[in-house]
Amino acid sequence: MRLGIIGLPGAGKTSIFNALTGSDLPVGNHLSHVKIHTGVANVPDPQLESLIALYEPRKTTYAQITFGDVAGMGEDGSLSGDLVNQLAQWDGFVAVLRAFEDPLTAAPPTPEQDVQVMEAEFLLNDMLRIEAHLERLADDRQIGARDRAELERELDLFQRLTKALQAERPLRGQTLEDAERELLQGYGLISSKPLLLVQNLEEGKDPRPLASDLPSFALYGKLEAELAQLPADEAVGFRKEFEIAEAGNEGLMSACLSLLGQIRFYTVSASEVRAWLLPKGGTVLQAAGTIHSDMARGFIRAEVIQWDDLIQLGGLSEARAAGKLRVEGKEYAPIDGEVIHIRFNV
Ligand SMILES: Nc1nc2c(ncn2[C@@H]2O[C@H](COP(=O)(O)OP(=O)(O)OP(=O)(O)O)[C@@H](O)[C@H]2O)c(=O)[nH]1
Ligand SMILES: [Mg+2]
Repeated sequence: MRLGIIGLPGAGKTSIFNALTGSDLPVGNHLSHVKIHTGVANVPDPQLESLIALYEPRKTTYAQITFGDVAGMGEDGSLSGDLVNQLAQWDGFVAVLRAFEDPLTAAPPTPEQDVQVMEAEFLLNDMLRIEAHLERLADDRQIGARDRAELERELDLFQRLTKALQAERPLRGQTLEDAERELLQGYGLISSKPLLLVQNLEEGKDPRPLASDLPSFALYGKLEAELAQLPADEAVGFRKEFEIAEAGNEGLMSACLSLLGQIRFYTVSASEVRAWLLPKGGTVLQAAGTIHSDMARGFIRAEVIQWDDLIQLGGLSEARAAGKLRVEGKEYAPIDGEVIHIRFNV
């Protein structure tokens, strides 16, 4: 999964990108041209670590999210065509809101207003793109260039979207059929993508309430970026000393997982213990296909157990012997935290 970190210039995008990915990109540039850095972050996972401690495998693999530090919004939130084309490539966005005093401009933070500015730009962009497409469809209809029924369905869809945007409703709230969702890919409709608000706080300050129904999170971006550069045990020591209860980057990462509607499942063996992502509601057959296409092709059944039950029982063979492994067919929808063993035959 890929999440783009966006925000007004100087909001702290690069700081938060560094905090999440452990990178050390320079901060404080106030860039307003399009520039994207990509980095991969392991999803912090104490459950996986317990499974690793039990199995002592040769290899361990965390679930991963790819983050992009996407600079290039104007001071007023404006989006160039080039930036929109870049934004269209991501599965969703983390919008960083400056909630600290800006040392460069001394402007007071206005996180609430910044959300509105960004959302308005997203809506405007989508409106322009949809209008342009509706015009093309009208032309096609006139010259009879396309299959009539298909054209009418598409017109109907785009008119529905226009109505939502006119009512200032972002397209992410729109219920769409899979085929419609697929059709819309490639139109650069950015208000259709999930959006998480992140208040980037002055150290020691509390988050402000935001009048928005979007999911939100708050953290000390600068501090988290600095801690991400320390060896893990030193960072833990520092947090204890300064009574920073939980690692902000870990909380942010779980907020990202739920934003993307992903759950985690695990596979365990002496050679590898691994965490995987699966869209919530996805089937165990889909999970098998994520591991290896052969497993989906030759799927027979899945053996399933919650991670903590597995640890209590001491391993898959012990759980099987105790009759504690559930057997599930391909339609089963795994829940978060399950260890899954696929039986397959190719
Ligand atoms: N006090 C404080 N300063 C911060 C925080 N986050 C970032 N800064 C500072 O604000 C400035 C801008 O931070 P960046 O992370 O570069 O912001 P950005 O959004 O990437 O900026 P551009 O890429 O130029 O748009 C830097 O000087 C940071 O050190 C924070 O949480 N608190
Ligand atoms: Mg930056």
